Amino acid sequence: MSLNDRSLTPEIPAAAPSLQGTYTSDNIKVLEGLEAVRLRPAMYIGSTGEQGLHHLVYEVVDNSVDEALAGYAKHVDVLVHVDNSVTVIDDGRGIPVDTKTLDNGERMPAVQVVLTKLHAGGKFDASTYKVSGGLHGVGVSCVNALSEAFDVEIWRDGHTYEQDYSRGAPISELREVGTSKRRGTKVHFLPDRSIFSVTEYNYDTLAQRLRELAFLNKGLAITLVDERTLDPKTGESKRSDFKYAGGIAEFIRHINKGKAVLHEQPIVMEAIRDGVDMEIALQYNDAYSETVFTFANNINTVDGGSHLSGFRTGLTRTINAAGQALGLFKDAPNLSGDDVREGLVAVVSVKLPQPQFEGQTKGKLNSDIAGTVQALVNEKLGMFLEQNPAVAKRIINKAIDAARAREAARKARDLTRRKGALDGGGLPGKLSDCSERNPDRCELYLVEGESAGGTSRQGRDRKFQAILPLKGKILNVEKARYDKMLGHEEIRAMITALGCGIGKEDFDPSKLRYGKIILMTDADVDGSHIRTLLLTFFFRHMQELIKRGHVYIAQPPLYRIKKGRFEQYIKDDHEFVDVMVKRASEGMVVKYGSVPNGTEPPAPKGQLQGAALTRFMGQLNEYLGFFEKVNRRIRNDEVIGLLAEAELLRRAHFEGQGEPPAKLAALHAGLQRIAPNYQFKAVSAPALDEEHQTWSVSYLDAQGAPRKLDWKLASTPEYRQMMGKYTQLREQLQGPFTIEYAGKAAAPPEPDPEDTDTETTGEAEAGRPAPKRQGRTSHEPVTKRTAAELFEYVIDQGRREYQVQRYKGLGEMTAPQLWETTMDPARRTLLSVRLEDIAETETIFTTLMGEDVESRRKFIEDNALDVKNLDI
Ligand code: 0RA
Repeated sequence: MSLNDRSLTPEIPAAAPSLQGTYTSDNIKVLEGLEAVRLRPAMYIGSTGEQGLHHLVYEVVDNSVDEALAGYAKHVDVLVHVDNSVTVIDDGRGIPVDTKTLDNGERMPAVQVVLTKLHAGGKFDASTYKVSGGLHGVGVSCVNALSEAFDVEIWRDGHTYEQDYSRGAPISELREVGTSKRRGTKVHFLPDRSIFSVTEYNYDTLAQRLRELAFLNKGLAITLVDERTLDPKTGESKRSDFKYAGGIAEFIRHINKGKAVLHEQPIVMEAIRDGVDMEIALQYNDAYSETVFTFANNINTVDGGSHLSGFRTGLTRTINAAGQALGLFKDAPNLSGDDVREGLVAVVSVKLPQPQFEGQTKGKLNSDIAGTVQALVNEKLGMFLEQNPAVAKRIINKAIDAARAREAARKARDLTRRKGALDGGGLPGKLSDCSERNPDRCELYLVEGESAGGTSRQGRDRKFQAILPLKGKILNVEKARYDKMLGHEEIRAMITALGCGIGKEDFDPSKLRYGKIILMTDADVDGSHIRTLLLTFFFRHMQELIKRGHVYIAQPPLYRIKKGRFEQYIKDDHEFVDVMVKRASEGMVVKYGSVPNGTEPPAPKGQLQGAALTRFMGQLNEYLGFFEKVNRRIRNDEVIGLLAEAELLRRAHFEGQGEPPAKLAALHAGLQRIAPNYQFKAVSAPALDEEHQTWSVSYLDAQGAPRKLDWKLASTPEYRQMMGKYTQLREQLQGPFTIEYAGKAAAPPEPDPEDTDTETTGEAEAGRPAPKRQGRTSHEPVTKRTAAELFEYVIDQGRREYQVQRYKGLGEMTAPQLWETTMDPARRTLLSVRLEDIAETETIFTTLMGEDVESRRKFIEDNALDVKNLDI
């Protein structure tokens, strides 16, 4: 993972804007703690990458969940805005606003202490189950420190309060802005782009954690809304509502969805003892893996701890005792922990004051509560099994089966080991190994199919790259028991090649023969299925290799474009558009603002060509992206154009006394001018909104839908982003545009007639009708009215000038092509396979490997698996 070096520059404003003139150097001192957060963000939130970015949301939400745990909040709403800023709203008590006196005698509102003091912990007392020093619980002040903008709104005691911050420093005083019957807190923050290397929120990542929190805190309603996906047709955004009256029992059902279970109802055990609030739920399915999630104070303790050991001991003892009582054993009870955990799905959630965590990632609970948890399991599970003997028999017989199978697998493994198939003794015949002996420098390519295997064998660097071709579909290990898996040839070859053994006793990641294991499959449905089967194998049987970052996915290019002797490989659709623009604008001269004023030829305001044109097109692409988003709210290009031209940027542009502000009057005039063209009705003169003291214009569109151009629209993130680009490009956005070519030499050349390697053209590939390749024999100037039309024209020219090939399989590439695009460390891009959320991965693999083939295929195509881009 790359650390963003800019993150080392603290950017606390030298002097916080003195709006009220009260923010002096004294106040800056308060920020010293937060400065540390900005200097070493990773120390506080784990990283400045994707995880850290998401952590900001969890940190704020944790505070809201605390309000729920304390019995106040019932709802938490999380909104992701188009600029990737986030709002979290709860109906808790509201952050206190009373004035506090600090140790140094300084006085400030409590909310400012909470938001600017490190380890004010957010709370003034330790009576709640607030986490201390875990991954979470660093305090909402850290979020403030790491946000370009952070505004809080509090409803408390009948009043509404607001305060704004930037990079941890208050830029306003706490102000009372009105009355309200509401109670709670709203936090809106924009993560600091100078600190985070990733600034886009991932919906699924947020949804997973919020769902988990809803499971863990039964009855709490959590909503997630993604405004980035606002649908222009329905006006709706993607949203998820999480509320589980059944708590972790429903969590269990969620994990077991699609699996055959041994008993319909999850077994639930709950109690508060010795000050520890314990909730345990479990349910057996008919499969062979074990899925246990443990939490302490809502934190997923990935490395377990005392609550897990207590649970495990309790489970093994209770099941052995129940089997004994039911007379199910021939001899003495001897089910091992592994036996009783085959097919087990369980969630153990404990809440305790001041929990102690340990380990690098603080993922292990250290507080000694093993005995307390074990006693609960002994008692409650014992009682359940006694009262439900039919269920008890099914569970215990499954464990007895597991014990037998384990014995059989041990024998099978001994046999295979003797034959030398599972250790380094004899490498598989299909493996083309590399000559390098230092594993760190070695790479193993697992390649789909014999033919691609052959190509990659020729294309590789044999010094450090080994190839293992895999024939057809490998075994679905999700559905097979251990002994069957070891009998499968492709899997055996893989285990032998990897050299690190398999199974509880034999697996030793330090013996891995290759530092990188690279899955290389076709970019089609079968390819992704094979990739998934391989990932399932690693996830189930060699998870440590994924955790240690050894598993990668090769990225063969998606396109090759070609013009004469020039060729280029392109990795995805985004880059495709980029390249089209860049190439098509070669030799082009674009004149803008060529107002036809009767003189011949019309005089343009300026012109663009070469690098300036390419740069402009790139920015235009961005501008049009934002433009489109604003347009989802208005749905009329020309109105958005008017809005942009009016340059309504600040609130002041909407305010005024008596007379509407000039910019708004101009907007109104523009609207009246275009109204007939679009059948707008009831275009109203600027009207004053009493509540907000701002002016706005409104009209009814052709469908009769009311449209309002007001400060609210102008303060949406998408409008601001659009205007940010607009003000940069203002001059060049003046239509109409005339496109000419700079001299004959610079005009785009005809496609090379000798080149017959034309399989498809860009037009056809993009799903458009393929117009005849026209060639550009004449270079008559072309005129386009708007920037959007200009953009479209240029992209179109790009497509025309190239032969575009879209690769479907590795087999379509030659050995040198494969090396150049996919295997050469200097040029390739690998995806690193990471395990972010084991619970979700668990569900994904169950879905993927389930019986329903169609839904599985669809899932694979929709999600393209949980892999993250990694530049190597
Ligand atoms: C400090 C003290 C109290 C609550 C909070 C902070 C609080 C923080 C956040 C952050 C987001 N939502 C929040 N809700 C509450 C205790 C309040 C009291 O004692 O009245």
